[in-house]
Amino acid sequence: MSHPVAHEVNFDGLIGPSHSFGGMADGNIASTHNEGHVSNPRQAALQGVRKMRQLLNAGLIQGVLPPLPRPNFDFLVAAGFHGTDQQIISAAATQAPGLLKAAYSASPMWTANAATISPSADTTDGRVHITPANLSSMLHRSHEQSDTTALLCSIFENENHFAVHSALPSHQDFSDEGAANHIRLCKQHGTAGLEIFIYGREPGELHNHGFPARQSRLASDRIISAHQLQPDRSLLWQQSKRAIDAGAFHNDVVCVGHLDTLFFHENAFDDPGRFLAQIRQQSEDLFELHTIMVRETDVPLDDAVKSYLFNSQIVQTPDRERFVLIAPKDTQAIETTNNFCKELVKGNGPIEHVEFVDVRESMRNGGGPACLRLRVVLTSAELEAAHSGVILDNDKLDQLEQAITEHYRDRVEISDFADIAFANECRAARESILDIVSLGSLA
Ligand code: SUG
Repeated sequence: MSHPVAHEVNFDGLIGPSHSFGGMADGNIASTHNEGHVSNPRQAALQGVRKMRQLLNAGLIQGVLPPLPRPNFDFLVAAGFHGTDQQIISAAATQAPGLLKAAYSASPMWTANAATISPSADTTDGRVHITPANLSSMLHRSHEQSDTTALLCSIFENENHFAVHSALPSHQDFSDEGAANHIRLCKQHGTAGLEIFIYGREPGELHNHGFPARQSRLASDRIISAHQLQPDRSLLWQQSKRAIDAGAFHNDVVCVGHLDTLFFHENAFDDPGRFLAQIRQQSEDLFELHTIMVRETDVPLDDAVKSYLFNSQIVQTPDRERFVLIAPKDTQAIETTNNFCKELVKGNGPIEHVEFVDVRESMRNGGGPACLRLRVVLTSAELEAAHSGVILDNDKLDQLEQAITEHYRDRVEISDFADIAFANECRAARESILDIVSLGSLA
């Protein structure tokens, strides 16, 4: 059967001007460890833009999602603060500094948590289905969903091609962290794939062990239904408790899939042998599975979490037959992961080359290259129907760099949040970015 050609478009989150180290993400070791350190939003955002440019210049289609409004005054007003912006900020700074910190959270940069996406090749109605994540397990991320939904509705407005759902109900039983716990395997982007949903806990169970398990099984199950996926082409599987307790608060810290290839740590999943057998059984008519399973003896789970080896992007550039692994620079600094990367490209396996990228500022909050991007598989007609302002070229990247250099500080501490001048700067920065991507109506 013929099928339309489709492309994987990476939508990276542009790191916002309030990027900081709030220590707000329980179970995320880097976030806890770096709490209170001085951040450099300008450098953070420029690092992110450099990664986007690298992928664009490698021949891939690259998109961007602008930062959300910060501080989030709607969140502060909902939390009982009132008056002018200045009064709201002063009152929050003195009465509830933790809420003010949450209102400034730059965590929307990690767009792998923005939504779950099912390409049109997988859905019964032939549309791309999009469910914004409710992120209800962490306070500082729980208020992303309404602005994320508005943003995704603006970009994927055309209802003939796209179905943007509401986020799932905001309750811990429905706790959903988006694409970070979703793997789609397929032969080609445009052919039907197997969508795998990795959950951390059953509804009703908050902690299943030490660190919180963020994704609930019920949330994943409801997304399968909303996205009209075929039961035989979707699979729910549990993340191993051991991985969560080692700091893999999302599955994409220990696993990444691309086309027919699954790259993962042997301790990523509950009962990995049965998991792989199940994938093989369900994918028989769809693709031939290739696996790269990394042994604990080669890369201990702790090194995997420290280095974020698995939070790499696997991409296929037009000039190569096999894949490129876009890995965080930090994997070079750790002996086991550095050695692993050297060995990986020696054989004739699916990955031919490793490219290291510096996203250090994001990494210090537990966000690697793969956290910074939301993958959206689009046919040419769907790409045409999406808002073109967010699809990048070098000129737009230059403009973004200029706006960052002009508006972002190179030093931010949590105490800066109490200053209305900083809030105004954040607003001005966002407005200039929205102009560049022609989304001024969201200002
Ligand atoms: O939700 N860090 C984010 C990192 C998200 C990484 N995303 C993926 N794995 N896909 C989180 O834990 C830290 C913010 C702070 O503490 O200031 C934070 O939210």
